[in-house]
Amino acid sequence: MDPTRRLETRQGDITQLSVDAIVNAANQTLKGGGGVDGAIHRAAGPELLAECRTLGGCPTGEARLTRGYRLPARYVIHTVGPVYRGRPEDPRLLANCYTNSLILARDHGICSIAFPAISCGVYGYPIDEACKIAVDTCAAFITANEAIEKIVFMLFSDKDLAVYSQYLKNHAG
Ligand code: AR6
Repeated sequence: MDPTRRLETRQGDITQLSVDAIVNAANQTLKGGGGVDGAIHRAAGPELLAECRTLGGCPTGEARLTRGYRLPARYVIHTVGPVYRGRPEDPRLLANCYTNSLILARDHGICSIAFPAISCGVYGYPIDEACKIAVDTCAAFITANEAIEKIVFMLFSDKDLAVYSQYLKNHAG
């Protein structure tokens, strides 16, 4: 089956999604913050921060798994995107966020997972470039991993949704 059929775009608040795992665009401390990170911590409750504090942080491009507590999602996968500076390593670091999150998902029997637009808020990654990296990396991973049934790209704004939907359409041919 065309792997892009297992990729879908949606618009709204990722904390509301009933999937096995949602991904958090965190910072290296894993102690919470603004944007989607703040929203996830608010919705999950203080137990999430307590578990995050036991993890000892997370380097850029890596990922860590916690329970979802009060969220509909069973797990949260926390990853740290690069702060965009136009450096040659930025695309690789952003791709690593997607791959390492999906490796954790696969290794925990997670079949459905939702990603926000990692690094595209406070961290300043241009949405068009980030979208290609996200879709291409996820498509490559699910092609090789049949156990991942669904990847949702959960976009907050109309513009971000349009960018992803257009790219996914072209990618699927
Ligand atoms: N659901 C889905 N997407 C959301 C939500 C939500 N509830 N809220 C925001 N977004 P950002 P970053 C979108 O800034 O750029 C935090 O303080 C948002 O519109 O949350 O990776 C961390 O602690 C944007 O498109 O993450 C770090 O310090 C996307 O999520 C830093 O921000 C990512 O924006 C990480 O920055």
